[in-house]
This record gives sequence, structure tokens and C-alpha cells, in this order.
Amino acid sequence: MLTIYGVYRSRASRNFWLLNEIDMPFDHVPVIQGYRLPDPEAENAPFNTLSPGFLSISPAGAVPVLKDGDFVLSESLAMNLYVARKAGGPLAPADARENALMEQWALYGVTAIEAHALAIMYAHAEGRAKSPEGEAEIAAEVARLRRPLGVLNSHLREHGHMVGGRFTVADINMAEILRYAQAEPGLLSGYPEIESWLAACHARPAFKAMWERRLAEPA
Ligand SMILES: N[C@@H](CCC(=O)N[C@@H](CS)C(=O)NCC(=O)O)C(=O)O
Repeated sequence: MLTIYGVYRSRASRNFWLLNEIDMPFDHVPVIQGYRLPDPEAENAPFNTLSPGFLSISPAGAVPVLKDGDFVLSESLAMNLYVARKAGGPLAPADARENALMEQWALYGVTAIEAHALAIMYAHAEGRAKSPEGEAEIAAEVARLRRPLGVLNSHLREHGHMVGGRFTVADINMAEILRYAQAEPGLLSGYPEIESWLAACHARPAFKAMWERRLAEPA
């Protein structure tokens, strides 16, 4: 049985969503981000990304991490591709070309979109969005997202989904990256194909089940 290390309020959310979709049983070891704790090294601190026991599994000190027997894998998007391939079925790549396209979109999402979308989300979450500095920061990130969001919008208009004309792990990976950009009101309405595809992704029972667990966790 797979073990997932991480909390729902982390990038592990994308792994939990996929595992719900394919109904694969897994063990869950909650590991909270060290930076969310007042003293992550305190004796009574909960198991966290700076705990020696976690660092011995994942020297990068970040969640999520997956264990499958003695096989350890980090990087949430790589984990999802591994799990989907292991499970097979419609969410997995059907052949080498689909596999390559799923890797292509995961790398595009993480290199061209995720950091900018996250910066926007943090500007809102940390209360900077309404200050002149925050507005300038968000405007710069929105400008950096213009080209990749345009690429995705055109791709979705033509193909409906990321890969293979059906809902797959590639949609989960990209949807979880784009979710951060939703923090900026009105941003995605400029990209209607993305907006409607994302709404359809979020309407899936497996996403909703993950989201419910996430909201149940302390912020
Ligand atoms: N690219 C990595 C990013 C992992 C990452 O930064 N995880 C955050 C939580 S979402 C974390 O554990 N941060 C702890 C820290 O930076 O100390 C992935 O997708 O898994």
C-alpha cells in the first residue's frame, strides 16, 4: 500500500485528489510544513518538514512525499504521474506519446505558471493585495502569466482537456496549479476556456472530497 506524507493544506492535495479519483487505498502520515509552526524543532512540535524523522525520508524537507514499499518519491506532479501509471485506466497515459505529453504539461505548469500563480495567492493571503506594492506585484505576475494562460486557453478550446481528449491525471496536475491563480478576482475570466474547464474539474466528486478534508484541517 502507498503512503503519502503531507497535509491536505499543501501540494499533497493534488495527490489526494488523484487517489480519490482512482479509489486507490493509501496510508496517510500527516506532515505539516515547518514554517507554519512557531517552533518546528520543539520537543512537542507535531511531525513536520523539519523533523529529523521526516528529513531522513526526504532530505529536501518538503511535502508531499510518497512511499511505495522501499521506493521513495517526492515532487507532487511526478508522484501523480507515477500513481496514475501504476493504476492504469483512463486517467493514466494510454501510450508513450500520451505519457510524454503529460510530462510536457506538468513541466510547463511548474516552470511557466506555478510560481507566478503562487505569488499572486500569497499576496492575497498575506494581506498585501490592496497595498500599492501588492497591486504592483500582482500586476507584474499577471503580466508574466499572460502568455502561458493564453497557450492553455487555446489548447483547451481545441482539445477540451490537457491530453487525450479525456479527463486524466494531466488535468489534475494543471488544475491544481491554476487553482492558485483563482485568488486574483477576474483573472481567469479573461481566459474563458480555462475558467469553464477548471469549474468542471472542481465539480468532480473526487475533488470535492479532497477539498472537504482540506477545509477540515486547521488553517
Ligand atoms: N515542487 C515541489 C514543492 C514542494 C513544496 O515546496 N512543498 C511545500 C508545501 S506545499 C513545503 O513542504 N514547504 C516546506 C518548506 O519549504 O519548508 C512539489 O511539487 O512537490
